[in-house]
Amino acid sequence: MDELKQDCLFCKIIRGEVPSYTVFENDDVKAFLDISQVTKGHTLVVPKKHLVNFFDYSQEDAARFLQYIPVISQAIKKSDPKIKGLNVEVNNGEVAGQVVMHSHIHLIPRYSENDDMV
Ligand code: DGP
Repeated sequence: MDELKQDCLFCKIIRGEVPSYTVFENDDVKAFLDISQVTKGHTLVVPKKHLVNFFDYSQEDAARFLQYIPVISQAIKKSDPKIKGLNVEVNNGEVAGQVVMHSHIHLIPRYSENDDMV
């Protein structure tokens, strides 16, 4: 918890001060449902260290946090046989569409080629 920032929204979610629906959690990361679901099960994976985005990562940060992306992806796919694929998306910086300035990886389940809306 000493790696978190007081006034950051995702740090507050990690501390449990803002409610979220947890999909996966361990000492290093928390994965929770995105508040505005692109498709059903749209999940954000967030490091339990306040890193702004990939420009902020050391090699150690990358090894520590990104190792969980495949296993969480597999768990999401397993949770629903209707899930046929999954988009892994990251917005790094405001000009790239990043709104929340705490690093997060979007995992967006795909049910068909045309399921852009929930
Ligand atoms: P990005 O544009 O990559 O920074 O995406 C930020 C995402 O965070 C966006 O898809 C909506 C989500 N989000 C924003 N506020 C909250 C919140 O309070 N709770 C949850 N679960 N998700 C949030």
